[in-house]
Amino acid sequence: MFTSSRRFTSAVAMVGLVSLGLAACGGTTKESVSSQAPAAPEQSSATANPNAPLKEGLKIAFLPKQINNPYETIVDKAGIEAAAEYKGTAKEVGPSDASASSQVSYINTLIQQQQDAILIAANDANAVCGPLKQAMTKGIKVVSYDSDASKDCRNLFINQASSEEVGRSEVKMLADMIDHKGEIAVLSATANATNQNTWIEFMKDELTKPEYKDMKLVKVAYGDDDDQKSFQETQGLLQAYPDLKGIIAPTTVGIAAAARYVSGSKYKGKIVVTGLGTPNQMREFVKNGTVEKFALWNPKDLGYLASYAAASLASGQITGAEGEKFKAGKLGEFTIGKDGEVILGPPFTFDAQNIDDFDY
Ligand code: RAM
Repeated sequence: MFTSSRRFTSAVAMVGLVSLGLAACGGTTKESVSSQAPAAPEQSSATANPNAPLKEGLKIAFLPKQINNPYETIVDKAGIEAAAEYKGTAKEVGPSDASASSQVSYINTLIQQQQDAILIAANDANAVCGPLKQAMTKGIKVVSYDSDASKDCRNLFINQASSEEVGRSEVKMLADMIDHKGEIAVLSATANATNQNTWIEFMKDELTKPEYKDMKLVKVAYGDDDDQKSFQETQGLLQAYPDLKGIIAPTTVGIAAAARYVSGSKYKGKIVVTGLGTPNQMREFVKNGTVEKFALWNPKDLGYLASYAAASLASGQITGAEGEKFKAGKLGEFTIGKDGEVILGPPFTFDAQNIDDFDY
């Protein structure tokens, strides 16, 4: 999947990361969720049949954080295309803003439509939990991808990369570019986003290490994965913190907006912008020298893997239990880890040398 560069990923061991990542999510506890649960989710009693063929005619639906985010569009399109390979029908539905409760009514509609599986990039681990539990009790498989829902409210979480690896690597990458010195800020997505919040917890933990003693995180700002708001938040950070040396935007919307602001301002060349971006959105800012390097995984692979995971669940091949294996078409075999987490693979670092090799 990510063949040409491992330098972004090599420093951090993968062992034990999954549990740390989930512990850092915050969010709904097992107890608080189960007290609202109408019945035990179906997965607890089901038995996996690894030899079951993928069922034909499965109906699955992708519910992204928001539909007008280019990243989510790439992920879901690939997932929808994957469904054609196993002769299923897939679609994308969702809100135009990434707010906490925006996905609830969509889940209710998908339940009424008797989808076989709902795939969700949760805007809030808790706000979607009740309706997702409802779906599970009706036999609908629930797969979170990109941004997890509370683990009692889904069968599987398809994580794009180890959360710990993403968080720590972002700090390392920025530190390298500012000689491990100075004030830094994070420009995040929404305040409730499970994925960004988990990464930020690992960033903060990484910053406690001695090698970062001269770096200080002064602010976490939220652009809500809205281009204009992210642009304005960048401007606000640079005005409020005149000594700021770098910004990490662990969101494709945020990093593109931050780079656009810096690119057209007096801060170009003085402030380091990095984070997670798509090569197509970031190309111009890498070429004009605003951004030296940033990271991401392959969003197409994420959608493709999530789609196959949903089909495998809905076909009874897997139940979501740790250690179960399933085949994700051309991506090969994956094993379910602790707490129903499946990791796509390591992230990849993009820079001026390699960015033209990618088109997404
Ligand atoms: C944005 C979204 C998404 C995240 C990427 C990196 O598109 O916040 O959830 O995974 O950035």
